[in-house]
Amino acid sequence: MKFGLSHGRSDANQQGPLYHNGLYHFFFQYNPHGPLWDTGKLSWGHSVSGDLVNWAFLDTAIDPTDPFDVNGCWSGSATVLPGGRPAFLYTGRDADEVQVQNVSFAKNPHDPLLREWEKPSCNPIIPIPADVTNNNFRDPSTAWLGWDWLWRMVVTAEVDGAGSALVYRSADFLRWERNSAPMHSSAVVPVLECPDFFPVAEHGSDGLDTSANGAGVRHVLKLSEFATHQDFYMVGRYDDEEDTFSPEERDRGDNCRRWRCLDYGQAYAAKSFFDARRNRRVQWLWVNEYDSKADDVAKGWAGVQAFPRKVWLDGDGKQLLQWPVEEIETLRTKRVGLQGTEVKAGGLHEIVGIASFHVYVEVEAESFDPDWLDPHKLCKEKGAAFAQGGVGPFGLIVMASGDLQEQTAVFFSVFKHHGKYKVFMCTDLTRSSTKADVYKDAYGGFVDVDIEKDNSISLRTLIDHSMIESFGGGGRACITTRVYPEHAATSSSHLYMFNNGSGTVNVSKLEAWEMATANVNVADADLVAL
Ligand code: DQQ
Repeated sequence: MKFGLSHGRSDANQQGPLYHNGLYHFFFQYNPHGPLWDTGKLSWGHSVSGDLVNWAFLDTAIDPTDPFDVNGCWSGSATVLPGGRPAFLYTGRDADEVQVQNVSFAKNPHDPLLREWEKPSCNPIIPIPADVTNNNFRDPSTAWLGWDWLWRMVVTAEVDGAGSALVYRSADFLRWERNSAPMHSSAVVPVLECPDFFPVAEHGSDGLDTSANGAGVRHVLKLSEFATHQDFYMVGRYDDEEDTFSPEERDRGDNCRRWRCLDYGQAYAAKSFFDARRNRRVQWLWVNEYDSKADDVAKGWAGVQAFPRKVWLDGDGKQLLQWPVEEIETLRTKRVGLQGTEVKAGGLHEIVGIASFHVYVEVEAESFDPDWLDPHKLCKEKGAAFAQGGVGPFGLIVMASGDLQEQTAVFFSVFKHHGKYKVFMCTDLTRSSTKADVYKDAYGGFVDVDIEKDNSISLRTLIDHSMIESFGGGGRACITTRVYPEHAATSSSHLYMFNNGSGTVNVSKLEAWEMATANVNVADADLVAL
């Protein structure tokens, strides 16, 4: 989903997504001067929607115009203060290009479009601390109120070389004091970005206001890890007396690269907000470009958002489930469906009847013969050539040219490892495009599901021109990637089910919808009228 196409756009990692007075606001890193990210010229672009699907691009919300942000208004968050006044906490690069934290307030909280924002002269509210190294001090989170009615927020910093999540407290949202102990710190991972800290209900899928805490509430600490360009998270318990966070999975340690991965693909810098209209937590994820800068200049923009996802806690109390918000279903048009289709070993089954460049596919595959998973049995039958001894790979081939010279496979493989079945999910971009200057890799991870209990695997894939977003195991594993197939510019793409495993896979149900195009140029007046 592209925003703000009027001038082209850039590093669109999101800022302060917000639901306020009946409208959804989306703020993003925006370079009004050109299609590429430019450190020193970044503003906060601003788009507004009534349904998270169709958007109006407004003017920028804040621009690099003051000594405390003249070299860029970098990432931050939005918080609605008591009485309903939205406020930004954000990183500014000051006149010396030092990263400092600033505040900005909606000038007129009653303006449904929140068009005007003002910055108090007391900025920066938090100068860079003396123990921060390499100027890594940025991306303050949405703030939350503790038991003592003091605000808290978390900001990432490299403190004496250790990647840290620092907590600051404030009574008036202007003067902030740093807690003596960080919420998180690891000397193994020096540079962290875009922290998110939010409550999730222990049971059910409803969202919670960011200040919720107490019985039946767990918290999630999400960190964007600079070196791997991936988002990791940990579920845990938050004590708002001490502002301490106790991880649920201590065995994963302090190195966040060993925490759970929010998206195994190219999505980064996720940011969530509480949607009070639908009582859910909604998460945005930015996906950068993986084609050439020349292509970005030619198309006039760079960077997109994954479709907004509802996020909640799985019954295991350790992992999150992510799923496109249900409003996506308003874009469904033509539908094709299959029931009980067998895809034999080596089989390729085309899904016809829909234009497959903008498709939403749900596939359920089931009834695995556990014997297939017996590596010894398989090797005996298939000889040593069949080394992997698993079920699959099977799944979808999407955005494929007619000759299959270009194709992207989204698939599962099931293995038996130390007596446990492991489900691996992958998006293989290595043949996604015949263009030379496109980055093509394969991305994947394990889907934490009990396949013996469920005896089925589900896959949901959204295909939107250059975006492929896949959700395995009901949203337990997500892989979001970009593709730039050459054929797509001149001919239609093809969609297949495939099975390169050793046994027949029974696809109990497949549904695919052709999707309409969202409107990213809604008239302001139509929004205000909502
Ligand atoms: N991009 C922003 C930073 C943030 C990074 C600058 C994440 O604030 O840490 O555009 O991609």
